[in-house]
Amino acid sequence: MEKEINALREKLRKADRVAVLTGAGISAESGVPTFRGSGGLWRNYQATDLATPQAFAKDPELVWEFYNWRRDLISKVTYNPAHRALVDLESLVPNFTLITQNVDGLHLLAGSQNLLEIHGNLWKVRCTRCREITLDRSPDLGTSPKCKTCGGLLRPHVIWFGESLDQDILHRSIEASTNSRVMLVIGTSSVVQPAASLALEAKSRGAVVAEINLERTPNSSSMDFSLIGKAGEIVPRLVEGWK
Ligand code: BJW
Ligand code: ZN
Repeated sequence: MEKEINALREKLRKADRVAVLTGAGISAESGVPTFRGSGGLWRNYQATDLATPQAFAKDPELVWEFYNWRRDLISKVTYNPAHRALVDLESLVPNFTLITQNVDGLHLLAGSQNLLEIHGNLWKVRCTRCREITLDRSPDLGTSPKCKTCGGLLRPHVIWFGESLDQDILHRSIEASTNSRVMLVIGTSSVVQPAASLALEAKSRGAVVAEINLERTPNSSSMDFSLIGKAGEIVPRLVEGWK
C-alpha cells in the first residue's frame, strides 16, 4: 500500500488538472451514515427507497422525517481528515475540481472552493409550487414545511432517483473529469449514474484513475490504482510530504 500511495502521489504532483469524485464513504468517519450496506437503514426503510419522488408524493411527512433526522445528525458533526486533505490538495494543484454526490455540505465546511454538488444540498429547500430555492440551516423543519412566498409545500433541494441532474453542473463535472490528468474516486459504491461513469469517461480520455474505498466496487477493475482502506487515513497520506 505504501508503494502505491507514493506512486499515486507522484502522478498527482505532476498533474496540472485533477478531478475528484466523492461519495457517502468520505463522510462516514464524520459519523454520517452511508446509503448502502448496514449503515443505510433508517427505521426499517432503505434510505434509497426514501430518496425518490414517488416516496415524497405518497408520504411527504415520512420523507421529511427522514430528512429532518439527517439534518439534525449532520448539524452535529463536522468534516474529517479526508475532507481536509482535499482542501490541501486543491491548494497544491493548478486546476482542481471536486465533484461530490454528498448533500451534507461537509466539503464546503472544510473549505473546498471549486466544488460541484451534483446531487444538491441538504440545507437548501425548494418550493414544489413556485420553485423558489432557499437556504435554511435549522435542523428540524417539521413534517410539512411551507414556502414563505406562496405557501406551497417545500421539498429538499436534492436529486432523487429518476430526476435529472442540473445540466450545467453535470456538464461541468463531465468536462472536469474528461480534462483531468488524474481522477480520484473516494468512498462511493459507484452504482448510481451518471456519477459512476465519470471516472470511466476520464480514463477513456487518458486520465490516471484511482479509487479509495473500504471495498472493491464495480469500477475497481478499470482503475489504475485501487486503494482499499479508510478515506480518512489514505487521502491525507496523498498530500503529506508533497513539497
Ligand atoms: C468508505 C468508508 C470510508 C464507507 N472510507 N470508503 C443507467 C443505467 C441504470 C440506471 C440508470 C442509468 N442512468 C440513470 C439511471 C437511474 C438512476 C441510477 O443510477 N440507478 C442505479 C442505482 C441503477 N439514476 C438516476 O436516477 C439519476 N438521474 C438521472 O440519471 O436522470 C436521468 C435518467 C433518469 C432515469 C433513467 C435514466 C436517466 C439521479 C440519481 C440521484 C441519486 N440520489 C441520491 C439521493 C440524494 C439525496 C440525498 O442524499 O438524500 O444520491 S441516492 C444516493 O446514492 C445519494 C448518493 O449521492 C448516491 C450514491 O451513493 P454513494 O455516495 O456511492 O454511497 P453508498 O452508500 O452507495 O456507498 C458508500 C461507499 O463508501 C461504499 O462503497 C463503502 O465501501 C465506502 N465507504 N466507509 C472509504 N471510511
Ligand atoms: Zn413557493
